[in-house]
Amino acid sequence: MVNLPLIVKGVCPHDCPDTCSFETQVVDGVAVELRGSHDHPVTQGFLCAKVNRYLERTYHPERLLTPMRRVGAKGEGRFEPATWDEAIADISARLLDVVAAHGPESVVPYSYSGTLGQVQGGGTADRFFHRLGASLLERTICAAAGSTAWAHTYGARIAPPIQDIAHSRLILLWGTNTLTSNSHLWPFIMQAREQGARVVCIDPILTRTARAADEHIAIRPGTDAALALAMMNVIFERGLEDAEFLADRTLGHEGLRAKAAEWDLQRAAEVTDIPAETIERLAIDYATTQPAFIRLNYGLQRHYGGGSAVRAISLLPAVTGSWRDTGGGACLSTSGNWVLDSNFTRGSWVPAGTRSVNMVAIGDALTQDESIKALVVWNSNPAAVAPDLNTVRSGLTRPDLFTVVIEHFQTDTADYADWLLPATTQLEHWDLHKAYGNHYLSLNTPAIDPAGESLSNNEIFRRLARAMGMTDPEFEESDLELVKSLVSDEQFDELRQIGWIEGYVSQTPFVDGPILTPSGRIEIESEALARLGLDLFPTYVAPAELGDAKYPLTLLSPPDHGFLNSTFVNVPALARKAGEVSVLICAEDAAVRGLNEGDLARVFNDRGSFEARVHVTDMVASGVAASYGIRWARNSPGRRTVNDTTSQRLTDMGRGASFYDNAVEIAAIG
Ligand SMILES: Nc1nc2c(c(=O)[nH]1)N[C@H]1C(S)=C(S)[C@@H](COP(=O)(O)OP(=O)(O)OC[C@H]3O[C@@H](n4cnc5c(=O)[nH]c(N)nc54)[C@H](O)[C@@H]3O)O[C@H]1N2
Ligand SMILES: Nc1nc2c(c(=O)[nH]1)N[C@H]1C(S)=C(S)[C@@H](COP(=O)(O)OP(=O)(O)OC[C@H]3O[C@@H](n4cnc5c(=O)[nH]c(N)nc54)[C@H](O)[C@@H]3O)O[C@H]1N2
Ligand code: SF4
Ligand SMILES: [Mo]
Repeated sequence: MVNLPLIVKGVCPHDCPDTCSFETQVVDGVAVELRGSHDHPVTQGFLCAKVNRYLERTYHPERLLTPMRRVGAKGEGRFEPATWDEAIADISARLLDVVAAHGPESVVPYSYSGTLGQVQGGGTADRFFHRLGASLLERTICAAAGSTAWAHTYGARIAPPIQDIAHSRLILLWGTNTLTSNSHLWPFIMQAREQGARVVCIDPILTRTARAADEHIAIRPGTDAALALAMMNVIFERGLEDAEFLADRTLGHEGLRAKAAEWDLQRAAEVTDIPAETIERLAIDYATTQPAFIRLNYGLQRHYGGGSAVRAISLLPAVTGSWRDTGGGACLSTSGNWVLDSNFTRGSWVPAGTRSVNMVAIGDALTQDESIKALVVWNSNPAAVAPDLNTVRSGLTRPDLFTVVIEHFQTDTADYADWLLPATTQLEHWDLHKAYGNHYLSLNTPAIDPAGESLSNNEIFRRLARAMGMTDPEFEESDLELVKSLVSDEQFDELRQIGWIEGYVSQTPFVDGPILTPSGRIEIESEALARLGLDLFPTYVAPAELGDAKYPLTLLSPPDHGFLNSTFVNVPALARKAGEVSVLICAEDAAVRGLNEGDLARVFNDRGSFEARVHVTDMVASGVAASYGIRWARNSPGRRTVNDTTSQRLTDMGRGASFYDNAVEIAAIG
């Protein structure tokens, strides 16, 4: 008898604004095809270069299939297989010992965006650490600066339906590489273009998105707030602002006028490296073209002044009143468009006064704070993705640190684990997903059995909880029950049938809706920020590493087109496509250093170094270099990557990461 193929509806788990809906075709228990859902309004039947290879990743010969116990030295990556009973018994006993000897805060959880699922991302695992009273983790490695800026300015992180960008007449892609990191927005941008819209890309790199745009404005890294304030100044000087919108919906516009007046074109041109005429023309175009839409993303806020940059840019549509228009306004994130159970992770269990450890500065935490005795990592690969890897590796090598890593593969971080535990992938577990680039809620239904003995994150933490004597009913809920607890029965039925639910979202949220700031207005003037010691008004905060004589180049390290942070790096077809690590530099900067195309070079600063092939190109301006990431150190020359050079410095707002605020020098090897 031939079994008919089964089609199972799922959703992409990765850290990407698109949260694509997909369908897996399963024959005899084996997933044979994965394709983007045709009827999903944003996915529109296609997936990206990475997730088109998801089956190769799922059935990768190096998938972890059993629990593994370390036998070699830390970092060496030698393990022996063990049973789940042995693993759970030993880990729970060691964690209980650590807690008894040093208190619960000596245990630090470390997780980020391996999956953005509500359940596999933050379900039982968070409950487990909250019940234990472990240290909290400040999960700020990606979006904290911009999110904090947005929250203080607009309240909720919401945006109009992103499909509305199709109605725009001017689209500013500001610090985002849309074709790589948000590719499902592109068809809507194309629709707008067919109706005559202009697309302007503001990025220090001539990215594939910048090439595809009508205009590329090559801004000096970390200077966006200066550009935004200078644009506002032009708009105010010419009376192009929407005075009524400012008076009705904002707080502090008079102060903004004064702040912007400090940014005449000359000063802004000097700071941003953008010609004064270009800034003036951009400001006038922006204020006089309706609707105009700004798509910002998180790339531009990976600088010391990243919060201030997002705050200033986000206020442009308030100055011109473009929030009034369908197809106008701005989008940083839509993650606030769905509000699910706010106590899902049992934040209410966290003992008052529990300390927090910042995930960006995990290197310093592990090396300087000896009170940290245990580290449990899941959904993240800090030995690849965190900044200042020399320090991170020193911390992970500490003999008195007990480390557990829950993974699909033996990553850089896994090499340092005392216990390495196999986790299921998206094709093997249940989950529920919000999106941060559209307004759909989606269900992931498992399509195949777990590989080997792999277990879902939740099941692993349920077993640990039981072994450690946690008796709360919260540790009895299955993965499916966890999913169901977040939606109503009707919603669940709809999710099962269709795969997603469309959330309600206003086309003009900051005109119709309540504004969830303390004043109920768009806060140009923010007392809350002032109380944090920050400027009351939007301002320009200069890069921390401006480039001195020793390290004159700013090194940007955005994600490679074929990788998803450090995920997919071990998928052979994608690794081949990405090729050797390269460093992009302009002809003038190459010549000064005697560098030629194809030379092997050392990129370095006081924190560390890595090797890369020189690519001489006009994609970057003088003073700027770029190297795409995020590679695995374990497959890199000398086990060093770009994150050996990046800094743990926290951003002006939100204690976020400043990966792109990184001054380096480059020299030929040999
Ligand atoms: N293919 C792929 N897609 C991804 C990811 C991935 O790793 N690979 N990662 C996902 C994640 S975790 C995130 S957070 C998002 C990020 O999505 P994006 O924000 O689009 O991503 P980045 O490529 O980090 O940054 C975007 C652009 O900002 C530019 N940039 C850097 N500094 C500045 C600056 O000072 N000013 C301006 N104007 N631009 C600047 C960079 O050159 C880069 O081209 O993408 C998600 N999507
Ligand atoms: N230089 C530089 N560094 C950066 C960035 C940059 O642009 N430049 N970007 C930063 C940004 S924006 C981000 S968001 C971070 C991302 O950093 P991370 O959140 O660490 O993301 P990934 O590198 O994708 O690693 C996620 C890991 O989780 C694992 N995983 C996936 N699903 C599951 C699961 O269900 N269970 C378990 N247990 N594990 C799972 C994957 O195998 C993978 O190894 O990196 C940051 N680092
Ligand atoms: S990574 Fe993004 S574009 Fe690729 S399938 Fe997932 S959600 Fe879609
Ligand atoms: Mo991110």
